[in-house]
Amino acid sequence: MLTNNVYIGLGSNLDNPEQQVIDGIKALAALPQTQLIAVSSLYASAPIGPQDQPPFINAVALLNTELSPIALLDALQTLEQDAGRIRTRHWGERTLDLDILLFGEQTIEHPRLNVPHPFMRERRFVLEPLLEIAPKAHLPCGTLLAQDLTHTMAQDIWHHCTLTLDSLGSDAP
Ligand code: A4P
Ligand code: MG
Repeated sequence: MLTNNVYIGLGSNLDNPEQQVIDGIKALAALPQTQLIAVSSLYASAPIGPQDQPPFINAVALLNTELSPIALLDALQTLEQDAGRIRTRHWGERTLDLDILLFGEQTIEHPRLNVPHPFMRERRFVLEPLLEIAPKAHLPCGTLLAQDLTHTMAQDIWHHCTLTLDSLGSDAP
């Protein structure tokens, strides 16, 4: 069966964000036809977008999945709902946001799904955790994402804590 390496960006700034992101990673590990391969540290970051909201906790997970892109998006949106996500304002506060950053080498332009994620290159809270677990991560066209990091250095983020697959209790190798 064809599998793809997929990078997921996780973010939360409501209802115990650290726990929301950890629970989100565990839920990713439990998806059908999917394995959790790697997980970044947790990072704390100042909000991008509306400033009158709490700081975020962000992380990136690497999955290997047999799911199609839309089947994975459906699964992620179910997990967001399970976490009590209520859609308020654009780029506003949320209990759990799960974004597909990269899906194998695919470029996807679908009414519900754009991959690579359109804003990932501008966001240090995506690039730092992604490059921590995949220093050579690249766009389908081959451009290394490491080269974008320098443009995001004005954005405040802090290493919050290190995670390991063992500490998450996943059955990943
Ligand atoms: N969608 C399209 N492409 C994708 C993709 N690659 N992955 C569609 C996931 N979903 C994708 O998303 C709206 C729609 O995007 C979905 O229904 C899906 O079909 P949403 O999460 O409901 O709405 P949103 O919050 O307005 O947009 P989005 O894109 O999730 O927001 P962002 O861009 O993720 O920004 N600051 C810090 N420091 N840390 C953060 O994590 N997050 C945001 C949210 C703003 N500021 C932040 C953070
Ligand atoms: Mg989202």
